[in-house]
Parts: sequence; structure tokens; C-alpha cells
Amino acid sequence: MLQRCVFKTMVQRFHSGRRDTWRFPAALLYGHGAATHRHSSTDLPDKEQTLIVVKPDGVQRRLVGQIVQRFEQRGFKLVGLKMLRVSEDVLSQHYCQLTSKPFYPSLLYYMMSAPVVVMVWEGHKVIQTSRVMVGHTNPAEAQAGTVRGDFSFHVSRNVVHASDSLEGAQREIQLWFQGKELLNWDCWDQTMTCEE
Ligand code: IDP
Ligand code: MG
Repeated sequence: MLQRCVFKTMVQRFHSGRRDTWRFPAALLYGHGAATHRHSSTDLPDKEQTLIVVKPDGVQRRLVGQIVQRFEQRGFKLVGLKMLRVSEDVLSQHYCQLTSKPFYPSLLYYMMSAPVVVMVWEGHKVIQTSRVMVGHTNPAEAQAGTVRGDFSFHVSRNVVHASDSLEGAQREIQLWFQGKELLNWDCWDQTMTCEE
């Protein structure tokens, strides 16, 4: 029945000249098992990953859920998540480019003052897109609708961290996560959120 319906739709699209635009979700055509095989995460062209950290102020202000929701809502895939108190060792490596800044000591103190929630999100251009979603470093200049633009007003308490480049993301993910903590899983809606 499903196959007859798919065939009918294909014929209709063919006759209306929309051959190139027509696709059908693999999960519906072949069933989930087959879809998993045909489109397993390891085959996907867009496996870009980024590190997002909800900083101590975000955790203390109970913003974790809202921040996770924004990334889920946008269509990105969560592949790693944990809550921890970050060590000075990890933090000094994470912020190694800022050691000469006058605010560096207070940045470390603030980041270690309470737990953080650290995540890895995956998807098409997730690094660039998440920087836009997070907003300007200084919340006073961040657009409304961004995380920083909606939830903060001072640069010293800007709620989230997001990797700023491919090299940075790879370095930071390796620093914060062990390989086994990242899950390789298939999102059932991936053919609905991204062209294969
Ligand atoms: P980013 O988080 O937008 O990538 P960076 O320049 O990498 O911005 O700075 C890292 C973090 O250092 C910022 O998110 C913020 O927490 C802190 N920071 C940056 N500039 C200042 C400042 O002028 N005063 C206090 N903290 C700052
Ligand atoms: Mg940065």
C-alpha cells in the first residue's frame, strides 16, 4: 500500500515536471532498519561538531533547558552531554589564547565557581550557526533572539561558550570529552532537516 502510494506520487511529480525536487524520506520507504543502514551517521557528509558550554551563571539561573531547547529546535543533534566542575587544568587549556588578558584570572575564578553543563552538537555548519545563535561576546552588543542577547547583559557573565572555528571545536571537544562519551546515533528526522 505504501509502495503504491509512493509510486503514484512519483508519477504525479514526473508529469508535473518536478522530477528533480522530489524525494521521499528513506525511513518511510525502507523502514527504520534499512534507513539506518543507508544513512548511518558515519556516512553523512555533515558531521561537523561543536562544543557548547552552559557556564556557571547559566546553570545557576536554571537556563540549561532553554539553551538545549534552542539547539534541538534548530535541528541539531546532541551527541554528548555532561555536568561537571571544570578543573583549572582543563580551563587553562581551553582559554590558552586569553592568558595575557587582564580579565583572565577572574574568568577562571568564575568558570570554576559552580558546575557547568558541557555538550557536543552535530550538524550542517553547526559551528558557524551556533556562534550566531549564541550572539556577540559582549551581551550589550548581542542581538535580541540570541542566547546572550536574551539572557545576559555583561561580558563577564555571558551564559554560554561556543567554539569559534573547526580547529577550535576539534581541540575543545577532545579536551572536554573522551571519545567514548560521544554517541554515534541516527536521528530519524535527518532527511527532513538536511539534504542528503
Ligand atoms: P567568546 O566566548 O565569544 O568566544 P572570547 O573572546 O573567546 O569570546 O572570550 C572568552 C570569554 O572570556 C568570554 O565568553 C567571556 O566570558 C570572557 N571575556 C571576554 N572578554 C571579557 C572582558 O572584557 N571582561 C570579562 N570577561 C571577558
Ligand atoms: Mg572564544
